[in-house]
Amino acid sequence: MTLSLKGKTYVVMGVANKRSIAWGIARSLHQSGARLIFTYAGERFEKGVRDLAGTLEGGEDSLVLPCDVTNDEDIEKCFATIKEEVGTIHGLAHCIAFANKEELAGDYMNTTRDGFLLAHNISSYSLTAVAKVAKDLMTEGGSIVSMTYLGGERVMQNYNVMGVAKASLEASVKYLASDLGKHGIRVNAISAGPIRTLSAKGVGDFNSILKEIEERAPLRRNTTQEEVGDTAVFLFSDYSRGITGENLHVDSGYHVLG
Ligand code: NDP
Ligand code: N5H
Repeated sequence: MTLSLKGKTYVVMGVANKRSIAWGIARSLHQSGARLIFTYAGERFEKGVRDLAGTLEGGEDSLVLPCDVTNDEDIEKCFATIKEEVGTIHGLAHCIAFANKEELAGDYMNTTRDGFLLAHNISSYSLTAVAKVAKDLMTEGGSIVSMTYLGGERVMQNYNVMGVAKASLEASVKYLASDLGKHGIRVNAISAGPIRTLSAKGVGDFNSILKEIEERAPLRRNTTQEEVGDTAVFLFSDYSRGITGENLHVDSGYHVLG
């Protein structure tokens, strides 16, 4: 299964390690022949991202840039460097979210003002901030893909403030699609089923969540990094040229259940 994105360049934001959904997207993009640029937030992840990029054939020369999305200067600097080094980009994968760990359990109503704003800043507003600067580099049109979860549409235990932030992210995808369509830029979200990543670490009953999906989801199995990566490639490619403002569920069909 390959789809050619040769000659195209994509920015992948949010690789923390090899389990990251962003890394799944990077691998699928690489298989399609695309050129990749990586951004990371935490300095402690820089070496890991560089090492991972180096494992891709020809990836040793990939641009790997810092971009803490809470910092406007960081975002501007990052995309200015990309413009200088590469010029045009064709797409961007936004795989970034954060909420305080203690607010991802118990009652949603205990969310603090600071915790609410932090989750929304990193997990939702960042897409809008990044789309605005990335637009200027998408001179040949483009495709932006962000990551969301079913907890943005319905109440899922413990997802709490992150669910509210994902609802905001999903609405942003629609408004951004409306703004950017006239520039030939599409904006979509992938709503992935649970995948064991660093972010999911420490989620108490993750095993039982995975088990329920295996037992009940239409496809009777859990979602893989590869399935998300390949769907992102589809959304980056011209095969999806008529799709924008969409939230595509890559979750073994779990979302159709009541
Ligand atoms: P990871 O922990 O691998 O990735 C989360 C990423 O968020 C990290 O790379 C981290 O960067 C980045 N991040 C956090 N704060 C900032 C910041 N201030 N600036 C820039 N980047 C930041 O987890 P996933 O791969 O699971 O998560 C990727 C996306 O997928 C998230 O949006 C998540 O909500 C979504 N998702 C995940 C699901 C799952 O089950 N895993 C299901 C559905 C959606 P750094 O490491 O550099 O700090
Ligand atoms: C219903 C659930 C279970 C409850 C889990 C919620 C997970 C929320 C996602 C956020 C992104 C997790 C998070 O912010 C963790 C941080 O507080 C602590 N971790 C870190 O700081 C690590 C080191 C860094 C790399 O993480 C980040 N994010 O920067 C949802 C699950 C079934 C599915 C799921 C796990 C969804 C999702 O959105 O990720």
